[in-house]
Amino acid sequence: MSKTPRKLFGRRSFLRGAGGALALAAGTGVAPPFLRKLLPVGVASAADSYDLFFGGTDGWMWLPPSPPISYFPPGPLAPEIAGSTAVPKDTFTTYIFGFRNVTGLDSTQMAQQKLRAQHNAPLFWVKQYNPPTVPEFRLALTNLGLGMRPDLTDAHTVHWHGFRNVIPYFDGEPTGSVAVPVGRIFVYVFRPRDPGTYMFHCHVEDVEHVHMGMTSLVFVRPMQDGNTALYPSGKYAYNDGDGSTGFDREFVMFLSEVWAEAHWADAHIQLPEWSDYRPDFSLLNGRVYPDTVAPNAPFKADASAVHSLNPQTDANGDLVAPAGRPDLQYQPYSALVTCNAGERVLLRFANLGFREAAMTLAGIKMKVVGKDATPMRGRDGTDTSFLTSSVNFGAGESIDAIFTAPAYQGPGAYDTYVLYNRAFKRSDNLAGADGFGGQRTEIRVYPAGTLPAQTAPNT
Ligand SMILES: [Cu+2]
Repeated sequence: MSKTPRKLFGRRSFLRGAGGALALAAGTGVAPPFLRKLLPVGVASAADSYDLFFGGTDGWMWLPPSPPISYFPPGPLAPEIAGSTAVPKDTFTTYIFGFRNVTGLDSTQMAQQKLRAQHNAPLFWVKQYNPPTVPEFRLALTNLGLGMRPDLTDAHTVHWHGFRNVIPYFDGEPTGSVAVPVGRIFVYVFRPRDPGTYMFHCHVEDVEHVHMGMTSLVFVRPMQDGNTALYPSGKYAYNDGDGSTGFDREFVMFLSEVWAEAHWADAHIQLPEWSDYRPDFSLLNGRVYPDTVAPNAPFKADASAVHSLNPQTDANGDLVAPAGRPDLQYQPYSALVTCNAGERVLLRFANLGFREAAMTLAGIKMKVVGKDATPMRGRDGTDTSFLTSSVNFGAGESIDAIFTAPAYQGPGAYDTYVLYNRAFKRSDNLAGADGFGGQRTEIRVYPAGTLPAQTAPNT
């Protein structure tokens, strides 16, 4: 939808004007520090005042190629990027737009991540703003360009959906704030005051850029964290004051969709007709079952790990694939839940597909403690949390739900419970046609004390 002359001569010329004005202002030395961050990519690695650094680009991912449907797999285009990887031709089936976490890469490595997007986009989290202990959070964004579509010079942004900005400057909605043209850098500054689960996405041509994959989950940890008097782990979903949202482990469940025809069209320089939207795949954390229970990619343990699950990278800066799964190189996040009997487990659901979801946990009741980054409390403080085996939420909505892992039954190493979208077509994707997987994963409950304490979400 981004290719009409009207938009080319509207938004883009505005951005050129705005970018020129900002660069000029930065050059005068009187601009606030964030304006001075509009730096060329070549000096990006010298800029250090950010917590995370994302790059927007395009790429390819893997989805099951059977049963056959129109526009899938995408024909001879995908192998064009397989040249630098050790995986067979046609491994990657689906063209995407997306982000990569380029924190710590040098400028040469960073430039090589064009056409190396991941799906979903990098997950990240921040602490509640509490100066001077917890300062503002700074997210740098650069635009690496689209490798498959050099004809498209789309800008990108990060829009933190549901974040209460006082001013629109860092909102990422491109007509009300700024967007990042190819080769430029912008640093978003956030003061996260409301704990809970959110999502973010690029807001440029947002139907297209969201659907193509420029989206993921972000959450805010409450100031109450570290208080072991209310709950032994000292980990909480909210500033509850009573330990009711305390948990031992947390797992992100990010819902998205892929309409194969639209992805095929973008790869083949065709214009998707978004009003015909008819998604073929329903994804959890960027994968379809049974890939949802395949391992995570190996994650870095450097400074970037404080705020994100950042996959390890090779000498070129490219992603290291999950063990034994080269086809999941650009889908680094597992949705497998593992826990010990008796532990409290927080599930952070967010949905940036375009359809409603009904996620059911068979055999275990979940307690909904938060909705759209708001704790379940009435205006007088009344506890409005509730128990359910199924949570319903639409596009752009989030749910925080905690379950207590039931007693271990045996006889296997763990007990398995199933978490799935009860709109069965979306946990099977095409009703009656086996092989597509979908929004389905497993909860594995081990005997008490088996697993060590969790050190990062989804691990
Ligand atoms: Cu974008």
